Amino acid sequence: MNIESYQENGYLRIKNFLTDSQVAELHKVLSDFHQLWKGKNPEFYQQQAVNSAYLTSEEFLNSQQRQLLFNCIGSAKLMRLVKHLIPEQACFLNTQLFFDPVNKQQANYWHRDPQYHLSVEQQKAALSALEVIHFRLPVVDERGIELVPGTHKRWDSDEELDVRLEQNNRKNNEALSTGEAIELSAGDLLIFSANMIHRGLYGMDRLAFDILFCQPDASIIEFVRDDCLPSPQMLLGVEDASAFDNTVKIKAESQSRQ
Ligand SMILES: O=C(O)CCC(=O)C(=O)O
Repeated sequence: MNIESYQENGYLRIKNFLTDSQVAELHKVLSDFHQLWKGKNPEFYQQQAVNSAYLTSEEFLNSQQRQLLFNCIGSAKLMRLVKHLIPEQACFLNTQLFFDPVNKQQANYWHRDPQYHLSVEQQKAALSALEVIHFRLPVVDERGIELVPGTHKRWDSDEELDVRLEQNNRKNNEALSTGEAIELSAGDLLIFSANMIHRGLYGMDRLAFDILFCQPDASIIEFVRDDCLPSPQMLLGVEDASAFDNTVKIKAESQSRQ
């Protein structure tokens, strides 16, 4: 993998990462999850949602479907990349499913993931601290993501900050001169840093599975829900279970300190 390119730009697209049959299998499980999730969250879906999360829990999927997701997350091919980018004890954090808003006029929004729980000063500090990385697997062709290369390591320009935080009469859906659109086809893999400035590009009825991995930091790992982790029995079927093992270990250590 071109690790230098990720380190410089904060993202990496790998074309045709999954085979057609892997895409088809994943698509089926994600569609089943999405149908059930929409049934349980009708208002949120109708009004504003663009993503759901916790796909690996037992709430909507049976054990065979969950196993397929765990096998995908812990595949040797994916984990090899994860370990390149997070060499020390990479941990499984969560999964998300991205789809289009019901309202076709709903605008997307530039953001850095941590801005919803960190102050501006903490967001700055996070650029040199914690790594959370999205591994996005679209199962249908989509317009992809627009991102600002390099912003996983650098702070916003004045223009970027005004738009992202809606300051000085700017809106967070305005075009940024530094934005770069990364189009994705079904089966591609997009790796990108959660810290970087980005926004989803809606349209084409997208359906994309995001797997989040992070460094072994107890302050993040404590949010991992136990019901989203595989049972010991399920782990036996996973090629490289290390990210799940690391999460379980960090969680247990932090609980024993409390
Ligand atoms: O695809 C989207 O709608 C936004 C993606 C995003 O914000 C994220 O994955 O953190």
